[in-house]
Amino acid sequence: MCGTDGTSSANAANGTNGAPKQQGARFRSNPYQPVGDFLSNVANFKIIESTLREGEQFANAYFDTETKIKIAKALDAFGVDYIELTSPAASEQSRKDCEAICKLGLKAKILTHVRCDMRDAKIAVETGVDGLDVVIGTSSFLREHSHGKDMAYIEKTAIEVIEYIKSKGLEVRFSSEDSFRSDLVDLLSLYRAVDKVGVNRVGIADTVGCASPRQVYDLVRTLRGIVSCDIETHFHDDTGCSIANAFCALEAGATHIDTSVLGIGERNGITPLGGLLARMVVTSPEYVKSKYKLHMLKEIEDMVAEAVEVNTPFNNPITGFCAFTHKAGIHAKAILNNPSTYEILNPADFGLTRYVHFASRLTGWNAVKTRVGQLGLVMTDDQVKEVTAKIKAMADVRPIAIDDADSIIRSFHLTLHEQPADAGAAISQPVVVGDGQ
Ligand code: HCA
Ligand code: CU
Repeated sequence: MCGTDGTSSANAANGTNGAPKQQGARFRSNPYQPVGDFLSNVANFKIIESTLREGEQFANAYFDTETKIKIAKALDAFGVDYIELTSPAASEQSRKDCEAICKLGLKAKILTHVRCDMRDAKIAVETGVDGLDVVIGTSSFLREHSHGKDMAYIEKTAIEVIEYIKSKGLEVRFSSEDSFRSDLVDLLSLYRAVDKVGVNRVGIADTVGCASPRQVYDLVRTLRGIVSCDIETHFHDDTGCSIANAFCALEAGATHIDTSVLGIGERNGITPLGGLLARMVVTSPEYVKSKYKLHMLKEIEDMVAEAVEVNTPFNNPITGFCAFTHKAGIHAKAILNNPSTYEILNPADFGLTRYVHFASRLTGWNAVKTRVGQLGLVMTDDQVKEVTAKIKAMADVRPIAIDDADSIIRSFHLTLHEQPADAGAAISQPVVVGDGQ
């Protein structure tokens, strides 16, 4: 699945080697493939982008109208299928913002997220949205301590609300909040009932982030056998499984995944848009690269990070500052020969570059040799090895910066009584290497 066989550089780094062109087509031709793979939607899924709904529930989030519009336009240009907005019943400004975004004429379908309540549905259908995501808690925790309704009431209300929304010609999804702590029989009966009245999607929500990938696979696969409509999934990240859970949901036959930019949402949030696409571009490179403007990811993340006043985490998939930085000498040497040795994602797919770190005691002479070349200097391999030893000796004493390492290289070069080949062309950029051709 990871797609590296070490035979080619750029392709392997992209995960295209060994990854099926058309997942379904390839698996179907293999009679021994497990039945689950027939269900898989890893090469055919839709994103419901919820930065402007779940994301607004993030502790630091406050989006004014202008910011909401900017984010909605960017997500639309990026290529998400749906943009989910806060319920217009939440506040007067939420309702106005919802109307304003509906009027933008975006390609993405606009959804709003409402409680399973006729009053909320009536307000929402007037805003101009393409569809409603309806939700109600089904776990005993939420039935007893939140809305206080039993399953019979939930089913009856759900059917009324769904039929009303459909009668207005809008798309409707019905989801159970806290699905993984709900009674399985109750849950499946409810989904079957709403499927029968023509709901467009049913949703599974891991509201508290308790589910493991295997539990997700089992539940989605069971549900896939019960309903004929699409299946949307929503995963919180409390136990760090939100991306893996989304992936397993797709493998089990889910059709739609909820995301938010940087994963922002209640508590520590949900499946992040970038993290999900990092996973999916390795599995289904052609689908993901043809559908999404991956070069826009960093700009969108920066926009949202600024709006909610957080920094992008250092270990964020793709855009974390060191996501494509290679440090140890052994890694640097191999990366300089062929980036697929230590990269499963190709930074160029996201408009980014890789960086080979050479200002450290873990560096090797191959990285330093590349730097020497970038500085426009000429040295034999033995000389590069000698200056590498000097860099390591200095880095053993204290942390060194790129400038320090460059100074060591330059002064060493002066002592060689040689003129640089093109001293004027010295670059102060770090070592950035291409695809190894
Ligand atoms: C919440 C609701 C929700 C809804 C998910 C959905 C959840 O608790 O704020 O509509 O599928 O996590 O259950 O975000
Ligand atoms: Cu949620």
